[in-house]
Amino acid sequence: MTTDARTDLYPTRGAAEITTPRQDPVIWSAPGAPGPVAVKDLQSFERDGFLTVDQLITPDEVAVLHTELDRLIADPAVRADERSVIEPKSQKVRSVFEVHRISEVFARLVSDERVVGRARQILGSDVYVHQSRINVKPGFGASGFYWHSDFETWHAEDGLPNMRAVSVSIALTENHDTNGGLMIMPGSHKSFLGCAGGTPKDNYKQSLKMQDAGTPSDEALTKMADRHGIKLFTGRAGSATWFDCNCMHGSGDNITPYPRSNVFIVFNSVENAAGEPFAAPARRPEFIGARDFTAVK
Ligand code: 6CS
Ligand code: FE
Repeated sequence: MTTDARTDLYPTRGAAEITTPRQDPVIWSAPGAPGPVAVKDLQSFERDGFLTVDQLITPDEVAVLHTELDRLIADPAVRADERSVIEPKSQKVRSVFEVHRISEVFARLVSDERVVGRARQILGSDVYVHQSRINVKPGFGASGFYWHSDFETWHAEDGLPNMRAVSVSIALTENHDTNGGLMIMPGSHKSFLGCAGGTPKDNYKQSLKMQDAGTPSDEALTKMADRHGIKLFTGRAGSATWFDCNCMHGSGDNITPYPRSNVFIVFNSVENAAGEPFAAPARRPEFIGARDFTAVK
């Protein structure tokens, strides 16, 4: 239930689950618009909701980013900061948010044309960073992320009106088929699954460890998986997966000795700026849902 004049195109977190067909384009740029993504890749992104780039950044660049990740998670001040999420079991750092603001190295990555150029082309406008994070996913039991649509959260809790955001996950370690890689249901971005159940106050304090509000039912997930299948993403360090904000995705635990670390950047169109939550009692902190809509240069 929204309390202002905005139309809520994608109702969620009400009494019951509700499916709404996507009412937004997937590719917002005009056909033939210039950019680093080839036409055939734009077409597969439109159909599947994702595209992979085998080597978005070079091994040397990965080494610089990985060293920076290690530096950040070893810094007691970063660990104690509210931007850091700690693994419940192992007490290791699970994620650090807003890395594009606290690290020069990650700030440069955000404005790298190979990264932001693809986002502008998919979203058809200037873009700003709605959220960035490093996911460490260390071995020996790091917990995964249950099935969800990011847009469901970003609409309900951060007030993004339309599906005009894209995420890129850049692998900083090898993503094997065994160490908790990203799974996406291809094509699931074409319909919105509004979840049942309200949003608790300060939900982010729980949801970034183990999401509850905004979690689909087993029945809905079974229907979606039967219809779309499930694709597991593997790839070398330096590979990248771009995925639409409304893809149903998740990742499993990592019980291997091999970390599955990535940097995750969410670009939102400057035409789709975050507003008041559509289904939450209050805004989330800015380190999770940005309120500075300055376009990436
Ligand atoms: O709540 C969020 O914004 C974050 N949660 C997950 C599991 N994925 C998207 C995003 O990083
Ligand atoms: Fe997610």
